[in-house]
Amino acid sequence: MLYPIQNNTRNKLDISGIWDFRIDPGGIGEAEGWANGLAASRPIAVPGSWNEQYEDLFGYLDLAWYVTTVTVPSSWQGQRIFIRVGSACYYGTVYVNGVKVGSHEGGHLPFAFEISEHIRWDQANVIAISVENELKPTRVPSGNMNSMMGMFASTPRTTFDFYPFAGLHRPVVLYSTPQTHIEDVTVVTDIHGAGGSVKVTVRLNDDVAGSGAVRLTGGDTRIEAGLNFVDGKAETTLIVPNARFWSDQDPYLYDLAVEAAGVESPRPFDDQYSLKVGIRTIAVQGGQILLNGQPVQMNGFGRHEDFIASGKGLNLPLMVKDYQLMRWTGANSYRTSHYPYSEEEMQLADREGFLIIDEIPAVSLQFGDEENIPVRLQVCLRQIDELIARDKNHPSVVMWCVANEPMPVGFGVGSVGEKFVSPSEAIGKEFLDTLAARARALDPTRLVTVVTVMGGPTSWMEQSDVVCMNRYWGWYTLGGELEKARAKLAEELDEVWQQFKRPIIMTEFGADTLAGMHGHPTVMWTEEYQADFIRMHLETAAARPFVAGMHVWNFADFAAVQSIARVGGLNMKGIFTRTRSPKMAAYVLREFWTGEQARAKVHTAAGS
Ligand code: BDP
Repeated sequence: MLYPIQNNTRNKLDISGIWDFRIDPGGIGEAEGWANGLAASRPIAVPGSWNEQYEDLFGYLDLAWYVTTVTVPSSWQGQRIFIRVGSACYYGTVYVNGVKVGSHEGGHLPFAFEISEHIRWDQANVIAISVENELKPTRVPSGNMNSMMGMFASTPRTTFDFYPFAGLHRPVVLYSTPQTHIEDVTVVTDIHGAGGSVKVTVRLNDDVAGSGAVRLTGGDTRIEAGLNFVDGKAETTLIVPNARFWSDQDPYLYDLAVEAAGVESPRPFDDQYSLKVGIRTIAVQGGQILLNGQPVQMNGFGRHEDFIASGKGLNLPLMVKDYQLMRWTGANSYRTSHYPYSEEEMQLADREGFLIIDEIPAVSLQFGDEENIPVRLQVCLRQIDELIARDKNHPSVVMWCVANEPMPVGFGVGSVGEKFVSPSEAIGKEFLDTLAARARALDPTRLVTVVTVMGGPTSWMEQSDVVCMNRYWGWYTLGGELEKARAKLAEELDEVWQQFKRPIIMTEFGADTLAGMHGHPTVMWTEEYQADFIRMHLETAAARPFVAGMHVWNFADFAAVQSIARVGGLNMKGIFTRTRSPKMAAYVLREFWTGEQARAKVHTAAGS
């Protein structure tokens, strides 16, 4: 799915801003014509979560309406007009001038509907979007069901440990294209010695013949090739001698311009599209992850889209600041825990050289309620399809993650660290293997993983190219006993390596920490304890060359749900506070990832 752009052949109009808003707990809005305008309303920001903008809406997850008006200029007439919603969490329905044009399920991925028929040129058009975020067992992520996460999730009743923010979380845009247009572009890059190749596949929305060109530019490079469309499809490979490869150290991006034109029926056409391209490869070999054939460590964080006032809404200054803070710690990687992040985040990661594990919203899948499993499987597969369609051209995305902490029946926080046999192991494995196979089939050029829960079955790791483990030795298990935790962690890492002989990333390890709380001796919840905890993990990993990455849980404190385990409704495992002040542990990361420790590691890698 292409990101909308403005150029010679296309238009784009961002209609985000302050919209009219009204909640609809009784579900009467459609029958009463709210799609034509709201009689009573209050202002709301788009993008943004409604829960953070009004105190009385904090706990509201039911249906609500957003309405705005937009004048569409007649200079767009003759083109196809689309409305594109970056994210409506969780279920969104779009109306244009009172007519329902489509619905979409699933919070964190964009969707678009053609609305050419419904436009009133040069006049105010009423755009209404209804959104609801009910927690249901048939949704992904799920809620309102028995959960093994009960202790962390009392109100609202999620199965997961973050606030289920609701609303229009990303920009809403109108865009136009020629009638016959470039519908999709797929870029696959490879490396041959000092050179690179860029294979470009272009698909039109009509199955027509035509011609065109692709042009790759950057520095002194300018490479062009023709396109020959047959049944709406064309493909070519550009060879780039002495290519400048994209990496975390040098995130070099080329510009790729695509042109398509034709005279054949149904009508003559001419369209252009352009995007940034990074030439890179990603692979695994033994215990290493190879970026452009060279070993790379993926150090960074699990994160959340979360902030005061904006909730999960796109917040551009925050995004820039977060990248700067991550870089300051020495991080070069993060996981989009626990759902796809905005497209703007992915573009910034391309530009700033971050290595991303890109995750669908399949967080804490539970395998206890068998009747809902088939529905959830279909939702997950659709999310994989939509995510890969959206993010396949980003060099920063190096790995697809198809689930975070799926939970076997019988699993409980109390049993963490114990090995136990669960009757749901086989059901879960089939489910997860199906997801991994789908991601691999859609994109054989990237790595695929399932992030596993502490104490979960190791058979669920089998399909992962990189074994990703969330572990809480020294927090949920052996809390306050860091030396015992160190021994257990080391033992488990060695066991998993012996079993799989694949690179391991610790995708989560963390300790809740109240900023400003100190202790001597260090005890849980103090900044000193978090610092020691992080140090212990980084030391244990540094002694094991097969640990190819360390992602601290979490980059910043974030809104969770209300429970006895979450002070003030926050998960406080952040290295930074929710307002981005560093805790002591931030300096430990900086020491390991940018200081002497990091240099020592580079020397060892170079010498081996
Ligand atoms: C893991 C989850 C993550 C939680 C974290 C925690 O993957 O979403 O926030 O633990 O408990 O279970 O802090």
